[in-house]
Amino acid sequence: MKSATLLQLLMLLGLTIACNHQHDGKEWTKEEIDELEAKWGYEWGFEGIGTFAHLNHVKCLTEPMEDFDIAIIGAPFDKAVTYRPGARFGPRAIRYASGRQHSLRGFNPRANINPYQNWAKIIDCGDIPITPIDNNIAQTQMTEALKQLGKHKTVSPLAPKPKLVTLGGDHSLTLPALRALNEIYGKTIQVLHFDAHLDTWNPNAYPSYWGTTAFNHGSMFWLANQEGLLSNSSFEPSVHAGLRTRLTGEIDNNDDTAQNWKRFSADDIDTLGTQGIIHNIMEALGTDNPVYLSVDIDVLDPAFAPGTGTPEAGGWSTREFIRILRGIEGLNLVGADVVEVSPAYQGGGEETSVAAAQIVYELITSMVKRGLDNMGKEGKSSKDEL
Ligand SMILES: [Mn+2]
Repeated sequence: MKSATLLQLLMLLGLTIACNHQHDGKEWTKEEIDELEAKWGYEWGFEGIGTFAHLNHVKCLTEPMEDFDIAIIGAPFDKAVTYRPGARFGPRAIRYASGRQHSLRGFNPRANINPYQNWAKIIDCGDIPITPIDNNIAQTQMTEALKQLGKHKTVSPLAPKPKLVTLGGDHSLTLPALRALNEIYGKTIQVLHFDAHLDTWNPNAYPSYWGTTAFNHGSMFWLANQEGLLSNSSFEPSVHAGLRTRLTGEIDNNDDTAQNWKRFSADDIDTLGTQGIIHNIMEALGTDNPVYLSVDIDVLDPAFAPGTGTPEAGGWSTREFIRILRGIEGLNLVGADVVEVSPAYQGGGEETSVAAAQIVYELITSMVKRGLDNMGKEGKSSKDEL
């Protein structure tokens, strides 16, 4: 019986090889496949298996030959939070809320492009498998995954290196992201950080009788500074915007300044307006240096984004924040994250994840537009671009 089974298997294998492009003896032409695509390829906003903006899904971590220019990657991890847990469900919620983003109607009027139908190959790489049990293993997994993904080849010469947009997860993931960028670019990076909180806190500022855990969602920039991942030149500061949290005292701001950060508060929008905030950010970061952009969704007021781990009253509206993001499209973004979306605390209308999905869309738009703008600049090739 065994040999009969083996024979059957061999026959089946032979058949499979012989019928590579056939099925039931029929050869499918490219035109016929194209027709099927036209007939059945579309997904309405509420359809599909839930990738970001209906993008093609590839498990890039197990497909090292997959080339891309921009990729979405989820980091469903929330074991480094200090208040409400639940951000491990953020990537799923943001993808779900991105359902009405589609390449067919993805034109962004503010930038005059459809980022999903332009030069960049954009895919959804799925999630990094991160253990919810051991934070040391978790940070190693995130670091290694982001290093590996950042070394994939690109498709377009407009993108010398691939750009990752990571969906959190809690904010601790920014540390693995900065470690990966530091290795990939071989230099320090400036950060633009939208958040209600500083996140440069010395871990000893937390109750520490029983020991300290430096890897947490309020100390990752302190650790990044300790590890020398951020530029320490006063000409290349990192920038916080949207700050409004309570502090230990002025010492927190002094520590933050010593770590080479500039601060813009949520209140600044009342005196400066969105244009003033944009101007100050661009003046601090410029358009040439590589910048990593990290968006903690709690930069928005809890009225607009209650689905988050550490809400603080008195933040920006979704419209104000998106206006600011649109205004800083000239930055040289080398990667970005949108973190701390914790969908259990959002309303049935998904306002928090809808805002997060729009933020991702605006960032992708800016990355694609930047590639086009560089192409148009005389004497500047993509090789000059980090
Ligand atoms: Mn944060």
